[in-house]
Amino acid sequence: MMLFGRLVVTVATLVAGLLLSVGTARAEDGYDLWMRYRPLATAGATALRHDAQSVERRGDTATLRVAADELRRGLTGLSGRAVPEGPSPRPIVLATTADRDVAALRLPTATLGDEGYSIRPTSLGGRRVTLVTANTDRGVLYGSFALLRYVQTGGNLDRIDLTSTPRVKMRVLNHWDNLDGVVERGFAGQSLWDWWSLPDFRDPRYTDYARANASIGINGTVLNNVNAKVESLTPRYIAKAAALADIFRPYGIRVYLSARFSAPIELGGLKTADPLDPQVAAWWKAKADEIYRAIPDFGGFLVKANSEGQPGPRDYHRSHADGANMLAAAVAPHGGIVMWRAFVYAETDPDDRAKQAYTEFKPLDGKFARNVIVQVKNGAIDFQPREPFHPLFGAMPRTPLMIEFQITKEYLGFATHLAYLGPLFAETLSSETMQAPGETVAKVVDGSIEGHRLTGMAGVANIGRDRDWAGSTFNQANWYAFGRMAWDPTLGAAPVAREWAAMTFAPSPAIVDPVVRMMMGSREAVIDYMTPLGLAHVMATGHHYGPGPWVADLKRPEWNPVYYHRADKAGIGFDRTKTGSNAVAQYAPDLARRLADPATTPERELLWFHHVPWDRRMASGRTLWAEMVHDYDSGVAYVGDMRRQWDGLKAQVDAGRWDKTATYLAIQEREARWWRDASLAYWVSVNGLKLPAGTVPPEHDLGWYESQKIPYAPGNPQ
Ligand code: BDP
Repeated sequence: MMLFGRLVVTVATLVAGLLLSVGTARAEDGYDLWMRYRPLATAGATALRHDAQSVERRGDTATLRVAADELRRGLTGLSGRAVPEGPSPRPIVLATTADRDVAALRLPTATLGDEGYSIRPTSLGGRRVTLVTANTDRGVLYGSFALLRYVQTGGNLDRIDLTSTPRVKMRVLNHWDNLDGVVERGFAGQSLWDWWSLPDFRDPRYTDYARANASIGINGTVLNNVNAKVESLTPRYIAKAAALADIFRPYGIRVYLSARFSAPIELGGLKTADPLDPQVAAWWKAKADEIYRAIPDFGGFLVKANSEGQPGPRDYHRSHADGANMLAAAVAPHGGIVMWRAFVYAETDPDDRAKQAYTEFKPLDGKFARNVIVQVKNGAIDFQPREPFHPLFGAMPRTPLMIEFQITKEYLGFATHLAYLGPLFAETLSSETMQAPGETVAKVVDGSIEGHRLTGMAGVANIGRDRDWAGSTFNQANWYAFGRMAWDPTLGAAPVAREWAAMTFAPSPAIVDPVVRMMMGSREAVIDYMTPLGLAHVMATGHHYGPGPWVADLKRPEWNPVYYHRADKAGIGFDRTKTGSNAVAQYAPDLARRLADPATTPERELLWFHHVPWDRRMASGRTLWAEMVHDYDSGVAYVGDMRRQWDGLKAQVDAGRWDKTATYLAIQEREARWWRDASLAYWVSVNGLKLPAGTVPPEHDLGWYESQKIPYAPGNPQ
């Protein structure tokens, strides 16, 4: 089935398409993501229409075939002229550097590695061509998507000159998808994987998923939840995973599985899962061999161990390195790797939760096998709207660390709130660790300072069966930004937003500018109305939707919002200096010193590191209390502004996507107010202060907010 429009465009549809690209476009449902390929009125697209261009593929691998198909589909759609495959006077040539004619050009292709590409107009065998070349066919595929992006964002092929090599090796989505179809923390419907009908039914959607990922450079996918069910490792499910791997392979995407550490007991009938037990190691080795028989390019395992009830090596008094290395030995003969998560904290450990991962992993630096990479969340708690970067970055120079972001917005208003995460990714990646000169988190992640070749970035996917994949049009931008920034962590949030907006709507400043303006401040607005000034984890219990700063009755202390904000009559915030948990000491000495003093701590992280009095003077001249109120109000106001900007775009966006976004923005404004009002009502009950003059009081009393229940919120594991 042809899902993205027909290849052969008739004159009638062409004319209609061109008209539509100017006026209000026909209703869309977002399925096409940023690969809409609608006719453009740009000079680049006009040139494409007039040049007798074709797509010429040198070679016949599955990857080159999908690259050529994508280019033809895309350029046909964008130009409104059917672009054929085969030779022509001015072709776009797809060829690896092994091609004789390309080799004769002696291009500087060594730096392209095995995924980079180079695109330029050149003369090849006596003809003027646009050459898309790379050392591998995967590189050519990425180049083909880059060429499309270039045209989609307004470029003209006559002037194209693009060279790019990914800075990070593994760019991986983590699906928290359960085998029953529920996606943990998923807000875009059921799991994309219909495990029931696999491996027989190969839903065309799986191919579109692969296309979308390849278009932004994602080259790996972990199919199942980190809270893993053991059945994923049974022959029945391995066959299902293999079917997906077959579909993804031409797109350069490897499949990985989350592995349940106790599988040797549950599936193997062994008495133990002790990583140092030879029988356990042998079981995993045989299991890995079995998987590789079905999936020869299987990527490896992702493991959540000894965290939130998951089994792990600590159950046998072994270290995380013992566990990881045992699994690594099982996949090593096949070239596989193990991604071992550092997201660990224990109810038996009374220490600050923010310190526990570092305490456990730092001493293991240098103790991991060569094919292990430790996966560290961007911050030390849990995907909050803002967290300071995780202190493990830069602190384990002898161990490859991959960063894990959450693309799905568990703590940022689910799918209904608009929050562009590019600034969150960029903020963490550009943070200076101060562990080594010039070291940023990005430079730890890309291995450049510590000299690691195994590098990676993981994103917890926001994808489900919703027609628009991500639950809303603007959530698609977070998937997009993750892929682009994993390819190059230095890209910057705004340029990525511009690309996305141009491709998702149209490459015209009239729409790109306001859309990017909305996006760029949107995550800060969420911080303002949920967790201003370094607050964290004040969300309602379980589903984490809506405010719950008053919650104090949960089993584990570190599950309670009061544990995080520590508000009392005197002040608010978590003292992580020497007089408190001393978590600051986990950072490099110079940074630790800076963070130990409220005066030199960035205000945006103030309450993360310090318990400060309500009347503390802030840079603005306001008291802390007045500043908080001000932030809540700005957050709500920003959403109002987004609504107005979106209203102004009605004529330029198709009705389907415009309407849904407008409705979601209205929900967001209502809920931003709810967050503000509930938070203020609660803080007042703690600090006994008056609201600053002119402040609109909360709509209801605290009891009302406390009594709000949200049953059946999506994504909540029961
Ligand atoms: C938290 C989620 C939980 C995940 C956990 C994890 O609430 O559902 O299982 O992270 O990352 O954010 O393992």
